[in-house]
Amino acid sequence: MNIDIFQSNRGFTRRQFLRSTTAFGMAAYAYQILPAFAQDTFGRSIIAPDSSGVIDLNIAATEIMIGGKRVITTTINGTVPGPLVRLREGTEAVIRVTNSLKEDTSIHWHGIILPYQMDGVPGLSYDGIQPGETFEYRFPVTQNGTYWYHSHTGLQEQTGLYGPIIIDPAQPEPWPYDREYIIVLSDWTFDDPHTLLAKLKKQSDYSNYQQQTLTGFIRDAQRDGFVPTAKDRLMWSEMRMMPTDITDVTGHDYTYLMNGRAPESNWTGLFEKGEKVRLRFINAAAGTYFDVRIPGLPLTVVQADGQNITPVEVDEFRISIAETYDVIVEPKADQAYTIFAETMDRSGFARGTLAPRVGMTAAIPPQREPPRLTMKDMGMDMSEMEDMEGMQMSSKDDSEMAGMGAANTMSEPSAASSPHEGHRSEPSMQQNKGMVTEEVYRHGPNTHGPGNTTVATVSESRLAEPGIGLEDTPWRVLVYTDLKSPQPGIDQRPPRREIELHLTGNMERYMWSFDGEEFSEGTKPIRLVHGERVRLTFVNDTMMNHPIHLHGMWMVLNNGNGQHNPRKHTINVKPAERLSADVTVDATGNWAFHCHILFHMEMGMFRVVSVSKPA
Ligand SMILES: [Cu+2]
Repeated sequence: MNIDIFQSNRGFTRRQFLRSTTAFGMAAYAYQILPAFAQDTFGRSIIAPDSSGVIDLNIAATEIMIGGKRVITTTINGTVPGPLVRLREGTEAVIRVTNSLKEDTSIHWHGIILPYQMDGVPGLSYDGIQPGETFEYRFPVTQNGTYWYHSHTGLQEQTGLYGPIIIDPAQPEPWPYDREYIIVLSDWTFDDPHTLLAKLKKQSDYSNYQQQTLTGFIRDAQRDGFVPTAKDRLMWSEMRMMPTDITDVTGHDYTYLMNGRAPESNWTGLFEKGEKVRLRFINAAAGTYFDVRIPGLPLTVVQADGQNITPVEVDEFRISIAETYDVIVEPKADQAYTIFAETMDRSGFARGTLAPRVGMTAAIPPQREPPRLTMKDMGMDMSEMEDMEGMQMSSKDDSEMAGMGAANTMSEPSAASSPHEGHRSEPSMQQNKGMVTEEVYRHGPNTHGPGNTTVATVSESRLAEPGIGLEDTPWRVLVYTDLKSPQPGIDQRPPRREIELHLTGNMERYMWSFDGEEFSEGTKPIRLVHGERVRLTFVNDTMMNHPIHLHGMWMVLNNGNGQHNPRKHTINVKPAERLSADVTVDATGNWAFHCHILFHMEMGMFRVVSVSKPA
């Protein structure tokens, strides 16, 4: 790595400048290819079923303009993102998808509860949609809110195959608003996504020295103990990190889009001052987390993953890949406001504007410093940290050390008494001096084989943390513990059993898996029985965030709100985090369950959840 290379990418580099000058020239052209929902309007453009109640979608390879360049994308009805699919709760959706590509395709309705045959995952729900074929999706619409759809075939999603879904509620919503906009965030690569993936796989070959230093450090520290290893290496000076420690693909390869527009072409939504504007944010990126804020406007978050939450006012929120958040803002001044969606690794941003009139812009905030992994992210045992006092820290700021607390773990790790080969992790009580007592879990002896190199020694709940790079933010940032369902969940049964799954990876070889096993034909499904209630416990053994998505059934996140725990379709698991979600198993069939980082899923962080009828 070289931190300078990374930083040179942060300002306005020459490459970006060239890109933007052409973008300005092409703005008018680009405008024409945007779907109706994304055009600069007063927010009233809606594509609903035609008079016959049918929605027709056509998937094709189409040349469009992105960031001032002509590119071939996979479009739906000619645009990227695809058109808004607008449905109504209590009706039946009929959507005909025609494949005009030369290869197979598919569309999955993300977050929608439906029969598995309609879920759109090739090999599980159906065979996919062959070239020239039209597949008719038909399912009852039993929910409401903001969702999205995307291809579940190969890497097609990365080439543009995604779009928004809004389901209008049968009952009025509890908060009024005057206008709404959909804001689809995504990442675009001018490379073939297969080339990008090949590059990631080859990374260790082209002497990614620092990356290996970090991974090697963790490995040695786990073997030899933290302090000896750190002393040996003068750790912080040596552990300068790659931006790829935070995210696989950075602004070097990605252009970040808001409603299909690069930052320079500035997607704009209009408002009249004093109006309440509902913004429906969808993270349709293949590999990018965004931190969203609108300087000058507080954000009242009213929905997460399409589900009502008790409104919470914040100034910024992180939207993990595949999540949705609905926020209400109330611009009172006759001025423009920047919608700023900075990437988690700070290597780029998507940007748009809310304005009272077309053509107005507001300042674009400076990008923040790239974050650094903390000891907690690496799952290091903090108990050794006391010994670190007096050790020379070469890092000027010790932000890495923030939040670590001076903690003692029990000196003897509990021996694993696990039903499956020490795979389960064992709790040990950690006393934070005078602070809340929290449970910290020590990893079992089974480190999941070669598919898992950087096993977090300890894991714990991080639901109340905003996440990497947002720790010291001087304004209010949404955290998962803020998400509280206004209504108690329908199923309050305690889970009958717990399934512990480790999120595992080998960063050097770009292998991603659950429990160290990359998905293949032979991988055993996770077997559930219809009618049962199970607890899924995720333990992230890696140093990366993973947004975990279950198809077909809700996951109720255990975030401390008891009966008001929120239900989600996608749950982000932070590095070295341990969290759990309860599932009411109410949908038979084979369902996909995977990390929603597209390349992680493709590499094998995927399982089949098989729900059978009770015997
Ligand atoms: Cu992942």
